Amino acid sequence: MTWATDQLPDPQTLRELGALALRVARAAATLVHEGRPDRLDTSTKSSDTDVVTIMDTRSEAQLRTALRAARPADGFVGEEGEDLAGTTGITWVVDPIDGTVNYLYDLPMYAVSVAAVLGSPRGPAWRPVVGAVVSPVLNLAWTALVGQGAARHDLATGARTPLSVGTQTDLGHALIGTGFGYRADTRAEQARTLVEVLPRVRDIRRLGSAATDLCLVADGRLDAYYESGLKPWDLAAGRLVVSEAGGVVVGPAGGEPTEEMVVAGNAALVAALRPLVTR
Ligand code: LIP
Repeated sequence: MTWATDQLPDPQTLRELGALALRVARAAATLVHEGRPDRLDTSTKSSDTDVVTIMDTRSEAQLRTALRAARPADGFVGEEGEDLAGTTGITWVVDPIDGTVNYLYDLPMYAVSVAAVLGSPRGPAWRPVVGAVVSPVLNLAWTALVGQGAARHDLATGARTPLSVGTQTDLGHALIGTGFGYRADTRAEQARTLVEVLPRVRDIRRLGSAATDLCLVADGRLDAYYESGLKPWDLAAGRLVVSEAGGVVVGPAGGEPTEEMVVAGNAALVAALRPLVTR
């Protein structure tokens, strides 16, 4: 589904939505980074390795409260809590800690991801209009507004750098990001795909945070990324950052990205990679 430009929020509203997304994502990133308790209580979800920490829950509660306070009529969908319906056509889609296992192990690759989308993120036809991904350990943020480009923000210096995806088009010289699910049967299938990919590319990086992977593609620090099993909250902000940096983010048949498969990068490299990962 494509949204006509007259259905998009006006440029000023987009800027306000984008500023709100970055503000609340930075506040949540500060909470999880600086508020990390000595003992990190966890529970599990889809498998006994699919963990959620008390800080995932606290981060999402803070995001929900802040976004509802700022825009009470918008919808809200988060990884950890109940959906909230809205009446404006805009739904906030948040991952309170993307890269939870990295956070649990105190590894640096985790981020807070916040996006405002048109349409229902629980259905097949939705579109992000603003996105913010904040990596507190890297002290970096990546943002995008639909039709207005993407940028990296150095949170220490305030420097803002416009983003462009990398120009590598030769798969054999491409550095490819990917990730794996939490269920053993899914991981076995993903390993079979990896056997096809690994001999044909420069190398693979499994960094553990889809939102960060997608922003690194937009930043030219990964040449492409693919993963199956992503949820809307993993994907919503990062896919906009890639597309606003001149890249493409597609699904298994080349159309909209789906839970079945997401492939991101410059168009030529995605065209070469997609058939390999969707056999
Ligand atoms: C994670 C993703 C990552 C994937 C992990 C996990 P979470 O999200 O960002 O790409 O490989 O299995 O799904 O669960 O940390 O929010």
